[in-house]
Amino acid sequence: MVKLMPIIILIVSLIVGSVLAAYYLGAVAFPNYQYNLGEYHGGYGMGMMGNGIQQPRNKIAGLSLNEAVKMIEASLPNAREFPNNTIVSNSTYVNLVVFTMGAGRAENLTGHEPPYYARGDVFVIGELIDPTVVLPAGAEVHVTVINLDDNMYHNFVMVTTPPPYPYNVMMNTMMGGGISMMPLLPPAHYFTSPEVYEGQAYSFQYDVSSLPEGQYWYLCTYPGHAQIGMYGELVVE
Ligand SMILES: [Cu+2]
Repeated sequence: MVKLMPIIILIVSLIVGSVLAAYYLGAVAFPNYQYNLGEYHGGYGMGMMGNGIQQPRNKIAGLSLNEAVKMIEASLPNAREFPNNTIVSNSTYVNLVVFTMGAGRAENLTGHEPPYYARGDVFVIGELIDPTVVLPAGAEVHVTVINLDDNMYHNFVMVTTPPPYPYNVMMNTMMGGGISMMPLLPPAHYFTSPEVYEGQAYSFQYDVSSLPEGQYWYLCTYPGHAQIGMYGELVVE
């Protein structure tokens, strides 16, 4: 009986190890398999979605790129932009629309330059690139994330951990410091050219309520993205 214990421990370790490895691979190597893309409602046609944002919550949904670009204006309707790449909302209900894309596309879209630390892909929020977002304490925040990148997966996750970030920020986020989590969104399909917004993008929505006063950050958990500057500051006051 005594000699059985090491064998039992070995077997349990192997099982636990396999489950963790499978989860890790699912989350990092095959992000699109981790979530049910069978629930994907999109299609390649224009206008199939109608108002593409009225999809069931917490599922990856499709919308046309025309609709995606129109949503830039819908983001943070009563917010004020300040010269130091800061956007301030005083609403108790915040409609936060976040776009992810390469820096070049973001510059074309916004006319702004990315912050000095952003050496890779970026977020566009309220027509600014990786802005500092200031929200009132206790606000209900409705987040809509839309990936406009044509060749890369991205997401938008809120954390309490300040930069700099390691290559595998997902592990840190799961260990603590994560406020929100979402799947990585597949790249958008551009039919023609970046100048003509046709085709299909992927979006995801989630709510964050009653954030206490404090300093937070938002980032992309795709390995390496936050490390080279795909992040911004979030201030709740
Ligand atoms: Cu990313």
